[in-house]
Amino acid sequence: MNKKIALVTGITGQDGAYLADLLLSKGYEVHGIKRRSSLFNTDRIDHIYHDPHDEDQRFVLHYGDLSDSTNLIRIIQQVQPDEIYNLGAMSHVKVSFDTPEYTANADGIGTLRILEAVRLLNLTKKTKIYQASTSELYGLVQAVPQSETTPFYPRSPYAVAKLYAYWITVNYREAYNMFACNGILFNHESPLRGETFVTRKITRAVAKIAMKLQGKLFLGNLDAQRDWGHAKDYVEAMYLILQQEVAEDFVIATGVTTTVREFVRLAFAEVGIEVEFKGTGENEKGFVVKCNNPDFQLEAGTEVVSVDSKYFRPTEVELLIGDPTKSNEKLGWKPKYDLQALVKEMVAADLELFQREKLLKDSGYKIKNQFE
Ligand code: NDP
Ligand code: GDR
Repeated sequence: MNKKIALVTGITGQDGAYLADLLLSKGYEVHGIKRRSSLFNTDRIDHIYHDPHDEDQRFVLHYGDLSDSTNLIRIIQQVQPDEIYNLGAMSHVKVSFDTPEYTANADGIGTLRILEAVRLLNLTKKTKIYQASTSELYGLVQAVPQSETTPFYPRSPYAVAKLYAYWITVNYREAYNMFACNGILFNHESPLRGETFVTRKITRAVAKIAMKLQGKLFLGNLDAQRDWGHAKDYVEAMYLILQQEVAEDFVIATGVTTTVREFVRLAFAEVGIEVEFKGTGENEKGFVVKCNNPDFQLEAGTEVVSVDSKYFRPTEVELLIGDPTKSNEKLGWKPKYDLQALVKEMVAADLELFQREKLLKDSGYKIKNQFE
């Protein structure tokens, strides 16, 4: 049998990196679209990137952008993919309030450009399309747990753009009989998670605070509840969705929800630091109760978390908890990671990352701080 060819937009992102690993392990030829950047932006996929002069090219990168139709048409025509995974997006909910028009263009119309390119190139029978839809579509709580039939009520320019992408995918499936599916994925994290999403911001800060490279962690809404899974599990679901006989949409979630506050506690507990919260709203703070790890000497009473209202969103999504019954039953998908294992892996990775920084600091080098 000929090997399958996949094209992945957003290959340089968290999910793109895990998905590329998975598809290569299954024998696929993987093509990815990366954006031109003034700095190298391939950190997450450098381990699978080969020198383009090498013979065996099972992993190929193309320059491109979801805002550029002709570029997408040219790449799809050249690659002739069996499967397209559209993961590229301006994916930060808070930032979408600052860049609403760009977000609509990349996340909303970008999806249309992919679907249209496949249609115009007469690839509708050959090419299957996965659209990275999101639990942010549910927004203001209508019912919980959220399933494939729960009504949407998006609460950010990002979610509204993704709502367009969701429905245009459904419309092209129905209008042109295309194999186009939405994976409605709830939050998924990993050591590769972008540094400004809340889980990674927390695990990085925990490692740095424990090593005395940072004093305090500033956060926004600690009451928000999210259904957090591991990205490695979730890219398997993406793959499975495109291997079905019939094109359908699926919710991918763990079914367990946790507050941001509890995630903070769990992450500090991983390094042996007990934290308790006092106060409410903008005045809430987190303090060290006890440090059980002799490597990290933090005194009881040290303030390690503080709320900063600049991280509040104009409209918030308070509660997400997914119902993965359909994906459990039809895809046979079940996550291997629970929250505890996810937090453990993320904190361990960030401890290792900042060990090097600590060595440099202890040797007298100046460390550049990055706060978000
Ligand atoms: P990331 O933010 O880590 O990655 C986004 C990717 O999209 C990056 O490769 C980025 O490139 C690329 N990108 C951004 N804008 C454009 C553009 N205009 N044209 C082409 N590529 C672009 O996101 P994740 O990997 O976490 O998420 C993958 C997808 O899944 C996204 O669409 C996201 O909205 C969606 N999603 C994510 C969930 C999650 O919890 N992670 C849950 C549900 C949905 P660069 O590296 O250059 O910035
Ligand atoms: P989310 O993820 O908006 O759910 O979107 P994020 O981690 O940014 O926020 C989760 C919740 O934490 C609260 N929060 C903070 N968030 C950030 N980023 N920084 C903070 O300091 C902070 N303090 C509290 C937020 O208000 C929110 O309630 C992610 C993205 O990956 C989307 O692309 C994806 O579609 C959804 O998950 C599912």
